[in-house]
Amino acid sequence: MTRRTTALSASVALAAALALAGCSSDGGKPELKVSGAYMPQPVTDMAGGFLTIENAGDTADKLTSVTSPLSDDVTMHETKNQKMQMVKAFDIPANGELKLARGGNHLMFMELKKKPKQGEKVSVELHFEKADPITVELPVEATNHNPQQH
Ligand SMILES: [Cu+2]
Repeated sequence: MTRRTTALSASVALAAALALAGCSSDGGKPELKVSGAYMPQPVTDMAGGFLTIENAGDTADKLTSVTSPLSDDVTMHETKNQKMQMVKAFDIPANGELKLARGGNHLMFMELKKKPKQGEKVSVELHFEKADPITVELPVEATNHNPQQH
């Protein structure tokens, strides 16, 4: 008798939990917009990539991978104590932004299939945990280009 009551209340609790989860999962979507993308003209067979991803949505997202025809090996790096470290993903906070910039977080292109020159563009596809992929054309800028220095 006691056992049956417990099972019943447990299933009620489960149903309530499911309803709650269902409610919060359609509470919004990430709304991503990419700006300020560029690649400094590479001097070796590797290159960096920089951009800003704004999230106007109420839901956080993550940049989980990056692909490009320029390289089969594109990774995400953070810079800590002036050392580069590979990370699995970058957080894109809700109503916030992910900023990739010189001296900090960046995209890393290894074993370039060709060396793009200033004025050319490099196509990159950004993949996210939640949002649909976004394709961005990175204009190739001078090797020492840095939009933060004015
Ligand atoms: Cu790096």
